[in-house]
Amino acid sequence: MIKVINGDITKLTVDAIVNAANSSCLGGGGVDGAIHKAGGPEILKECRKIIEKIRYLQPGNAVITTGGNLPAKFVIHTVGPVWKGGNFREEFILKSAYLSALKLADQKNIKTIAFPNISTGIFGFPKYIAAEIAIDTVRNYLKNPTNIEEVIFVCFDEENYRIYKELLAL
Ligand code: AR6
Repeated sequence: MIKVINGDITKLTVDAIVNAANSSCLGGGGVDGAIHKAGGPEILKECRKIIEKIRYLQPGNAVITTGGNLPAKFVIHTVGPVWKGGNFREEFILKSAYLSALKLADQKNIKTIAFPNISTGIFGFPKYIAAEIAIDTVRNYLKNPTNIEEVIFVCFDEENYRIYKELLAL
């Protein structure tokens, strides 16, 4: 049920890919920039509508849009924490980001979902701890009855890929 790959999340043919967005939900750099670039303007259009309603996407929460021109049907946008040394509920917020995305996917009957390594780029979360939280949260979630059949962790650098393989004992 859990897989890890090293590659570009925008290329995956899955039901949903997760975006490591920011609270504006209107695009940015990193994987967020790559998803909006590859997915086209439909994603941004839906993000704007959502933001009109909710004002901003709180760290740890998640929303869903079309996948636009992506091979993925949907994009689930979540916001991880900015790493500020570890005393600002960063671990809790990261766990919430994964959990919110999983719950939303489940509600939408999404069967295959791919996650980037949320917060470990521009937001500076230590990679090893982030991977432990990501894997732990997904494993625990999948222990209960769910519509989700496959979760793919998509790494974009060798270090994260090595850490995930080690933690998943692959
Ligand atoms: N496919 C998969 N993973 C990727 C890709 C890609 N195409 N591009 C980057 N990554 P980051 P954050 C990896 O910085 O730390 C944005 O400006 C990257 O190597 O994208 O949560 C948002 O708007 C790293 O491992 O997200 C926010 O402002 C992981 O994705 C802020 O960055 C996450 O890195 C969010 O920062």
